[in-house]
Amino acid sequence: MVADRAASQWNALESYRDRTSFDLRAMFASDPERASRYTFSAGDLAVDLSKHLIDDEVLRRLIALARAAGVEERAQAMFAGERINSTENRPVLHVALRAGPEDTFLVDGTDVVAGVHEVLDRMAGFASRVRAGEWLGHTGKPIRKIINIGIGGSDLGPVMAYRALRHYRHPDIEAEFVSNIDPAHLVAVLADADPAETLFVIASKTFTTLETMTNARAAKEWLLDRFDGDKSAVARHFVAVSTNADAVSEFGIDTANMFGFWDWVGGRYSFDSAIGLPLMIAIGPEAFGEMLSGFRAMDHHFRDTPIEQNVPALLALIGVWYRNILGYPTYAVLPYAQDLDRFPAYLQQLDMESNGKRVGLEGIAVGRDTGPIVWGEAGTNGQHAFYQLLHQGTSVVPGDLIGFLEATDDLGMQHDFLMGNLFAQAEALAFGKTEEEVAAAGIVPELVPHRTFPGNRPTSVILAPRLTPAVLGQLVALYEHKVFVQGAVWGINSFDQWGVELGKVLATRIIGELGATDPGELSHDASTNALIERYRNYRA
Ligand code: G6Q
Repeated sequence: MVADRAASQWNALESYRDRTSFDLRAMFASDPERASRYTFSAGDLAVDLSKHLIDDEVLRRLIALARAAGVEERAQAMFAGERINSTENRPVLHVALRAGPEDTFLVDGTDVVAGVHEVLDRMAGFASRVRAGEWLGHTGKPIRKIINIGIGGSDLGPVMAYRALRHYRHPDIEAEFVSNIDPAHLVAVLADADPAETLFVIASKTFTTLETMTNARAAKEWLLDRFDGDKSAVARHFVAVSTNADAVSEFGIDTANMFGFWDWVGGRYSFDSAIGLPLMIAIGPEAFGEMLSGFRAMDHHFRDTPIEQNVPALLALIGVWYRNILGYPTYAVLPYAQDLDRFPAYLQQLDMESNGKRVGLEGIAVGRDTGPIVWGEAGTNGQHAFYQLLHQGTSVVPGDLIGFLEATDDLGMQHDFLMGNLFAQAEALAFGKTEEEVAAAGIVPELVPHRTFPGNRPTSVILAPRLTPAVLGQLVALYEHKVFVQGAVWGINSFDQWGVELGKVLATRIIGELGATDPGELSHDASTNALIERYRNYRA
């Protein structure tokens, strides 16, 4: 078992923690080089790790842990196309989705790169026709609205990236993303849609997901209602992204208008596959290609850089230090960019669905904490909401502050105000304000404790020149590989998601009971029975 293999490295970290204090003020005072020594670069990203509760010895011991846990071998196995998703018996090859033409990625001895590029080329051809107004709807009008219907991995990536790359979007084509099975979601989006100018992208790897298929059927009915039931309209207004050609065809979508991907791409790792079709239509094949090159740059950094300088690995190991050794249960993602407002939600899935596991690869309880609770919000909004707790609460919440040197929108000094806030927050969290400093500022004694900041609240500061497609690709790949490294250290399978299954099965059963005319006796627990009955009685 991996955890056992690394037992002495875990012990070494714990014993070092027990005999060392990590005081950021003191560590900065004693080491003038600390900021530069702990700032690393990967692609266009400069990552300042100096405000973390680490020193050289912590890093040395964490890196030893990673090596003992077999992180490097597992990364090699991923790049080699081995079936490292052992519970589903699949390779994990999202890195092949952004392969260059010169790259080779083998699945069972067959290079998959040509297939990846073939789908990308088909997507580009289709996206270009839509963008040029050449793909016409049923009445001969060009498409002006894309409605992506998908959920989880078939939604969060595209919507996050569509919002992030606002500046790169086609001026006359907008995209909407419908995910929730709550009818409010689809109805609200359709309220503003002109069927003659709308293209639905049904994005579902399995093409069986309840939410997506229910919304897709409702969207099809909506369209047919408006075209007098003429089924030939479906071919002009529906395309699919899926691995399930039979189900796509059964739904009524011509498989000529289906864009495929592969079972070696996990949902939450898929937005650079055909799942990115709405994004490619919005930003164009060229910008999409730049995004892929950003992913690729980070893949190469991750694959080729020793752990000592490997930014995703270092971020991951610092996260392990907090989760397992210092006992901090959550991790915040705080982008100082409004266009990254869905980035925390995207990372929540990437991280928590990947590493929210309690059993290791051998099926035995891991015996220590695994994935942290990931959360966050765009700065500066968060500052006026939950940062109070970050500064003065009883829990230490480590996090990443992400910012850009150049504004995407020029409004005088406003970008300086934004970035000034980012730098100030990282500084205040790290160094706080002592009682002496507060008193010296003339604060009345009874208020001094209330206005004191303990500091020592660690953050990374991740800076990039500008929020471009390439930088977005680098950021996403950074976190993909961070999650990978943590999963490898904990010895878990980061690529399955059995935890979402039980709820799906139970929901299907209860949905039947809610609508049944003769429901018979309910046989859940007393609470669930009562809730179902309350709902049924009200609806009756
Ligand atoms: C992601 C998960 C999950 C999945 C959705 C949608 O890794 O597998 O979020 O993406 O359940 O699945 P489909 O694409 O099959 O509809």
